[in-house]
Amino acid sequence: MLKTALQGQLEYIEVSNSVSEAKIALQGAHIFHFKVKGKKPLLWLSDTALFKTGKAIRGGIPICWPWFGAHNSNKLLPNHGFARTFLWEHIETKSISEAETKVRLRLKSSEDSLSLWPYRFELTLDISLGTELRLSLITKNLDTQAFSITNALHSYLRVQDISQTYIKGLNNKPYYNKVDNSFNNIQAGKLRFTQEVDRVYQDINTPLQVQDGHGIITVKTEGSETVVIWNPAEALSSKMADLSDYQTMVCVESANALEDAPTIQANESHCLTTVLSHEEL
Ligand code: TA6
Repeated sequence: MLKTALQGQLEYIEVSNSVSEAKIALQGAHIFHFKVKGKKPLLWLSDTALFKTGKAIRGGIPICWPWFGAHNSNKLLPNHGFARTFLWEHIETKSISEAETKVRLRLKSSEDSLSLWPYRFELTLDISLGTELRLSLITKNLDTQAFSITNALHSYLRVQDISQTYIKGLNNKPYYNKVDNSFNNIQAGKLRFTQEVDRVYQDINTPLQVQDGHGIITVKTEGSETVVIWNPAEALSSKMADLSDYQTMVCVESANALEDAPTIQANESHCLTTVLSHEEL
């Protein structure tokens, strides 16, 4: 029998091996804690995060699916889709070696999902926990017709101080700036954080590095060339009940967004992967 614990209203599983430990909520297949033993936690979790049924946890890695951000035609539908607030099924936790554990969770289309999005699907999240954290989100089309998705592994990364943090690997990359709704911007040099940043970067095909003066977090993406970067800064975070401590977080999200919206034929699959690792200086 699956052993779970409870945080607030949410059931979660705890995984530990010789090198790392994690906590994964069944709602949203949401990993909200990951730490390599002897190091600080890699994922950020808001001090005021709510663990409530039907509400995404503010921190860790929420899964945005089958659409990223607002729905493109119906603003009444939930932001970032429904996968992050639905209850997933735990399929297995498997020890690959002393230092690597695999966890698989699954979400299948249901009456509830069909009322929000009219396609049959099977969504699988494979999590590999070792000295790095690897998440693969596999969308399988079980419908009779093709569908398109946008999605994201919306990773909240922990940093010491956002004002001292920068991201390398974006130089010359085009981006959409959600803050002023402008397209075709080009990044010049490293990205630093002096105000709200909410950007969809394109053509990303090499790993990004988040440096905060105390460590380097490396983010690798497979299955997309889009990375979303978000920090709400003071003005926006002060309006959010579950995000007060914006100074210690940055989201670096492996994503398919904007025109990077894969079409998946009936019986075919698409896989989006993010791999996170960190080195303390
Ligand atoms: O990924 C960035 C973003 O889309 C931002 O625009 C911001 O709103 C954030 O996600 C959080 O969204 P949420 O629905 O979790 O409050």
